Amino acid sequence: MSLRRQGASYLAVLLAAACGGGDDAPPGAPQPPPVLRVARVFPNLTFSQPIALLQAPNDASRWFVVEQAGIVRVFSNDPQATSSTVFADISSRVLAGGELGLLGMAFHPDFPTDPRVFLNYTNGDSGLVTRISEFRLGGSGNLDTAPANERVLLTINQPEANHNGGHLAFGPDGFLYIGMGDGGGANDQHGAIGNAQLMTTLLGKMLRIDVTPASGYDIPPDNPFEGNATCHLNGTGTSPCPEIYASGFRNPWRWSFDRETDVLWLGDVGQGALEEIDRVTLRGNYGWRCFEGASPTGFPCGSEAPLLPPIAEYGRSEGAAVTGGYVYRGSAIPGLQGRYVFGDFVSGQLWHIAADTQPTLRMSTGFQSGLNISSFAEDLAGELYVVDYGGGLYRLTGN
Ligand SMILES: [Ca+2]
Repeated sequence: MSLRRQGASYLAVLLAAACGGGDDAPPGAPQPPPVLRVARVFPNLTFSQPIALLQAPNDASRWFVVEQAGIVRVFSNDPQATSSTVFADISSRVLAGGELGLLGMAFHPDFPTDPRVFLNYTNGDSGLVTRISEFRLGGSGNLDTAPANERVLLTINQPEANHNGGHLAFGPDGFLYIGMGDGGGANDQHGAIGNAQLMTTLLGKMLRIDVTPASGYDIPPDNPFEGNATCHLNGTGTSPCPEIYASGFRNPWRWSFDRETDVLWLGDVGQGALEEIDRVTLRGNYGWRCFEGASPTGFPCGSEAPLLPPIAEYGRSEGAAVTGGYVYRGSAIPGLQGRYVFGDFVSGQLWHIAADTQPTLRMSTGFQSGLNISSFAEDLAGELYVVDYGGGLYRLTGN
């Protein structure tokens, strides 16, 4: 009941904002949350199935676009930019299509002093796997992608072609986080309790590793299963995998750290009914496959309790595949400050919610962007962007 009431009041606020209701607020009163819009940026540039957009640390002069087929393009941060160049091309070793491909990229936080860049991609040379690999900047100013110079950190067997997660990013703690899906198929039908609840597999987990060593990686000392043998060879172990940070995910598709509070926000794509947003904490278990959103599925799930409910969820009338976004920390949309923005890949709807939302908020109709939202992006100033899978880049604006 309280969920419905929250949803209704949120819609009322949106409608009030849309109708100019904020004009009646007394001076100094908090402004209602803004109605969001998107505006095309870099209109001369169109990309092929872009799935990520990012800037290098402390460098606002360029943008990097990750294309699913295995190419990373770079272009000047100039509104009238007319061309991009290839920063990396690993398309010959990427198996792409559907949910497969080059799915994520992360610069080392000290880049380019530390010249390492990390890529997350699927390969089918000898069975389907996810690879988390380290590359280095080459003398050309682009990534050295020679196979001999690729350092594979993790190889994770993929039982089915879908649910590969794909995002990777450095956290405020300096460790590399990697989001993994449940392996694929429907309802996580892998073994007795599914992969997402099984701690001897990296599938269905948020991973966290320390890439400081010159070879391999270290396990952060407070990871839940620190001390166990690593699962880097194929994604499984005989004891719980020490790379695990949090568990119970179906297919985390985009997540980010709030640059002000360090909180990790994640969008987890649902099965047939509910898309969800989670605030992820160390050792947290977010419920799949026993829960889809806040609803029990009836599938047996092991004993890794307690299972944590989502922060927000929405059903099939609003969308079909959530794309996690960012907590807004920019300045161009004052009323959005501190609110978490996310959207749906299929329906194109966009929402924003308070960072302290609880209990689970059921989302009603949001703003219709008209885009296939494959990813959000945040520039160095905290402004947010939307990547349209159809090829265009957009900036989030207020009303
Ligand atoms: Ca969940």
